[in-house]
Amino acid sequence: DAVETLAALREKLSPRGDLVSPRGRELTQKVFGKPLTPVEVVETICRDVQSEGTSALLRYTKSLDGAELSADELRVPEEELKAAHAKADGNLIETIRRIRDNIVEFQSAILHRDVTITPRRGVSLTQRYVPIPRVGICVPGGAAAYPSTVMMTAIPAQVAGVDEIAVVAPPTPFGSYNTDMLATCHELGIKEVYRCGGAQAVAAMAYGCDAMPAVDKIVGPGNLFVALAKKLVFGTVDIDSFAGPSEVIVIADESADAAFVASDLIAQAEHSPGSAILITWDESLIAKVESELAEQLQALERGDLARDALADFGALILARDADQACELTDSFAPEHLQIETRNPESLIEKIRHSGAAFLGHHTPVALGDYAAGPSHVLPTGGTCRWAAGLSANSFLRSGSVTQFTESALAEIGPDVITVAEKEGLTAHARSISIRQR
Ligand code: HSO
Ligand code: ZN
Repeated sequence: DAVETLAALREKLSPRGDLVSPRGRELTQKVFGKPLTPVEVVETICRDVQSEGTSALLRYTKSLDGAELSADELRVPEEELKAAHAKADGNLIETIRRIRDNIVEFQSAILHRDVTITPRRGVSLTQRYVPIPRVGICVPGGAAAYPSTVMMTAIPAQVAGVDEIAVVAPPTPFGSYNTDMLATCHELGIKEVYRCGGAQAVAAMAYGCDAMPAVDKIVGPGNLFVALAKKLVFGTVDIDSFAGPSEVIVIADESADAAFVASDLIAQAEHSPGSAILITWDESLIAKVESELAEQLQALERGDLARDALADFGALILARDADQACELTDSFAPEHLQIETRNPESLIEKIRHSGAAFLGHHTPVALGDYAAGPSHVLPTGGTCRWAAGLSANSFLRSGSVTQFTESALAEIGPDVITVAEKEGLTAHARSISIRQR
């Protein structure tokens, strides 16, 4: 039934770092001399990069990504960024500028502002927000190029006031050799782009090496190895989240257009792996969406990839009613939620857990992926129960600022002394009493 189907999908979508796949066995045997699990691979890479620095980074870039680079070739030269920008489609550059305006407008509006209260005369308490100084952004480069990910990570960081942004992308045609991605970096004023990816790039950013100064926070999507490496270096640096395959739940009723719904499911599956789930209480919609899926997949460029992803990670679920659809959605806690019903506003009220929600018949997820304003870097795998999507606020750190006058201290001082003496910390108590004459 529906509950079991969703639970099984949730399980299947959870990244497993403890299993050796047949392909992993072969590759790790070749590179490491023995079969390793993804966790062991990442531990080995991070340890080597931490102790050996640039030479280990270059070694793994060669053995895992097949690119033989020298230390000087790791960073993309500024002339190359400029040239990529000069060569880029003029329409792409204008589009990036318009999208940047959208992202800046939204991210600036939601940016935390310092809060000060004066609970008593002579007392000032502030929560202030300061930008994180230096941030590293992972841009994927395996199955597709992602200029959009550069925008959806770097622009929020810039809005927050981050001083330095470094981008890493694997040395592939879809990664740091992709001229659209490089042109996007240049358009956004990003000067530091490195040709490396995977766990080795994450380790280099976390620990720093001659070729790459350490960062304070690492954000952005990536494959399992990137995700595991980010988890491992957390504590040395901050990270945004642990990201797995992309997911969408579409809730639809009889007012939905089956062709629209199918296009949304396929768009998510196109990420391959991507999970796409329809939940409806209108039985006839399921049949209509099924035939639309078949028709649309046939006509698509990446139709085969999407078809496989739908077979592996897709589901068309018949719920009893709208309430059950909301309950099922909440328990799955999807990265993306699309509500294509007559009254999406009333349904979203009943759903607490979704990374990002898109309401109505004219708000596909792709709109948020590329242009709306909120970042497309979102919590997957059910982690939106406790994690937020990336935003300008992810690049701020909060701290408190406290100030008391002499008479305000005199008022609260005895309370401090009482607790300090109970803890046996008499020096603490004395630092109060010494001020009270
Ligand atoms: N849906 C992806 C983001 C993306 N889509 C980038 C297209 N390009 C994860 O939220
Ligand atoms: Zn997408």
